Amino acid sequence: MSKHGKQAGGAGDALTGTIVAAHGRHYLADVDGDSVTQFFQCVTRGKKTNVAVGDIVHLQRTSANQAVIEKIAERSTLLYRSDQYKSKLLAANLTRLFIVIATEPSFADDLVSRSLVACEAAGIEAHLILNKVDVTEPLARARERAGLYAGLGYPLHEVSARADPEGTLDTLRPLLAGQTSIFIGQSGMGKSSLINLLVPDADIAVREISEALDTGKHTTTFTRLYKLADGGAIIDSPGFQEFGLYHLTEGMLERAFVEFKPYLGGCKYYNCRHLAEPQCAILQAVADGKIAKLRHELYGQLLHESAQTLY
Ligand SMILES: Nc1nc2c(ncn2[C@@H]2O[C@H](COP(=O)(O)OP(=O)(O)OP(=O)(O)O)[C@@H](O)[C@H]2O)c(=O)[nH]1
Ligand SMILES: [Mg+2]
Ligand SMILES: [Zn+2]
Repeated sequence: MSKHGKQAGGAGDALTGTIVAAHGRHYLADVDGDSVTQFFQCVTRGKKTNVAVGDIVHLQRTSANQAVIEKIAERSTLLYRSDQYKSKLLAANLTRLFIVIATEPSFADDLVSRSLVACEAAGIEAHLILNKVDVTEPLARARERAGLYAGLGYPLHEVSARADPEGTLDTLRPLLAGQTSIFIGQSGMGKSSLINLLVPDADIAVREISEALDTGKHTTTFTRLYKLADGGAIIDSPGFQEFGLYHLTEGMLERAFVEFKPYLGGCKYYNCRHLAEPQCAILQAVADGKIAKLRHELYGQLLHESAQTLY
């Protein structure tokens, strides 16, 4: 049997593809054929929903454009969020993640930090994109707030998808080439606008995927992957309003705050939780202004959440 999809193939063929969209238990896989890319509508066996956009999957063809997912190839990374009850896969095999923020609407520090923590825990390189720098009135404040993250070592890129599309492409293209990246962030920050610049036929692809998955054609309700002409792929994702990290353990949390690193191991108690313990190196660094209070407070909140999981 052919490893990659042959156009002439029929039911029963084994194929390898990349999951490019997920909607409930319905998935769309992109199978590289000998000459063309072909989309297959896929389902899992049984009630499994453990497939993520970006997954490399082994498929068993059931008709001209339908297949069953037989196996998910080993993942290099897996990004997910979780609440008290369950976790939700966001994307697999990412090498880089871009948190898209904007001058307006105003962005939430809580969500930026949660995204960064998820990235650190998953071993994915995180960057920030400050979009809409053409909106000058809130620009200085947005820059200042984004500076907190740049100061932690996360690269910060300023763009304007609307007012400077060429400059935006010049900034982003080299960062995306050869990587599997995702744009995440709150609604309205400009993720899809950036994707539309980078992937000229994204609108058409969205429509095709929407039709194939039988969802509304105009809403941005599911995560989707586009191949880039320069190699690599970019994933657009729906805006989020919360980012639960209930799945992270205490040990993972303290390591996911990059600015804690120089101080870990410096506390009096080896099992210090850095909340109220005496002679805590982290609390001292907060008091000295070396660690932002904002970030330490979120750390405390996440510790609290990690103790609440019910699964
Ligand atoms: N002024 C200005 N507006 C922009 C810019 N980029 C995007 N917008 C506008 O911001 C709005 C939201 O853009 P989208 O690209 O849909 O935002 P999104 O992050 O994909 O939002 P969700 O899909 O809801 O998560 C649209 O009206 C865009 O036209 C920019 O650089 N400057
Ligand atoms: Mg969008
Ligand atoms: Zn401590």
